[in-house]
Amino acid sequence: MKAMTLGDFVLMHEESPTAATRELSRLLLDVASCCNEIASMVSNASVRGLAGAADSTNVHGETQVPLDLAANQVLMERLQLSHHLGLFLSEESDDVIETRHCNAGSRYAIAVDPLDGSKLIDDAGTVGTIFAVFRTRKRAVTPTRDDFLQPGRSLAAAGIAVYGAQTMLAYTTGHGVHLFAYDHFRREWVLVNEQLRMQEPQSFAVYSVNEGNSLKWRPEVQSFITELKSSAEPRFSQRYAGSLVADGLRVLRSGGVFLYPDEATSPRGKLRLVYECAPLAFLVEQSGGQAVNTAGDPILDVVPRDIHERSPLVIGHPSHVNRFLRSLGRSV
Ligand code: AHM
Ligand code: MG
Repeated sequence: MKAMTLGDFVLMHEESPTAATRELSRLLLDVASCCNEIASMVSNASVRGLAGAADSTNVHGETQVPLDLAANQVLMERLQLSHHLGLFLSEESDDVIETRHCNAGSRYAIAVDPLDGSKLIDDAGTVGTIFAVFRTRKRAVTPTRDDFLQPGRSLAAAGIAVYGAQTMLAYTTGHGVHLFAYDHFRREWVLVNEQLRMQEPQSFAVYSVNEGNSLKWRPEVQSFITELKSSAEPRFSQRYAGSLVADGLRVLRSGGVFLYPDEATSPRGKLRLVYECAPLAFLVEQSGGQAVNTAGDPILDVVPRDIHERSPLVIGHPSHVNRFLRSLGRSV
């Protein structure tokens, strides 16, 4: 039997044939098509002269690699043409960018991390793209950067594309998470899991954190990780890909827990709220998991104050995230 393609799936699952859902479907398909183009650039990075470092830094002061800029360019140029999209925000640009069709009728704004984990490219590590689709807040008003300062709970859609041993894409519009794999031969995304549900941890689970930073963690985080190491049921192993998309996809499929906590030298953590933490939190909650910050607040309830704001992040199966909340002294 022929596998269901992303195009057929998205169109079949529009809840009702209204203009808004049709526009969102078109936008999701536009993003997916950017992702397969980026996947091809990633797998041929050295061949195309896109490996190594670029001379530039981004708004966060981080050195960009040529593929950060190339992936950003693919998304920015392609999505410029999306009629339903008013604004584009990227980890790689200082400010929001108005699309060519930005006007008072624009329904959506998109925030992206074009190439998450890009420092891993030269070592052939797993990288990916993260996106969050916001509904513009006011009808009959041209969208502004304030449209991104909404809590993750109000997202219209979110997703990750993962460029690793397989090229995969997981997305949600708030009705569960759906997982696709890219068929490089047929050049289309095919359905792998409809309504992906996070696994309940049995005898074995994974915790995922950069332990090299452990001396900079606050005591509650240190004691949580120590507790996981001494747990007998489930027994924990540590895995850390170094890219949120790879560690995040494992959490969506297999549970366990991933943390990027605040540290003594970075009190707000490393990851960005609008285009990293919020979209991952939306996917995680929609697959049956939980997502909080290190104050114990649900990530999806946090209202961003700045488009590039950072946030600590803890995502995983509720049994582990609740264990983390108890280590903060929260009752769950
Ligand atoms: P990036 O978006 O600049 O690639 O940075 C985000 C990445 C995450 O994907 C990953 O979880 C984390 O940074 C790894 O950072 P570290 O090397 O500090 O562990
Ligand atoms: Mg990133």
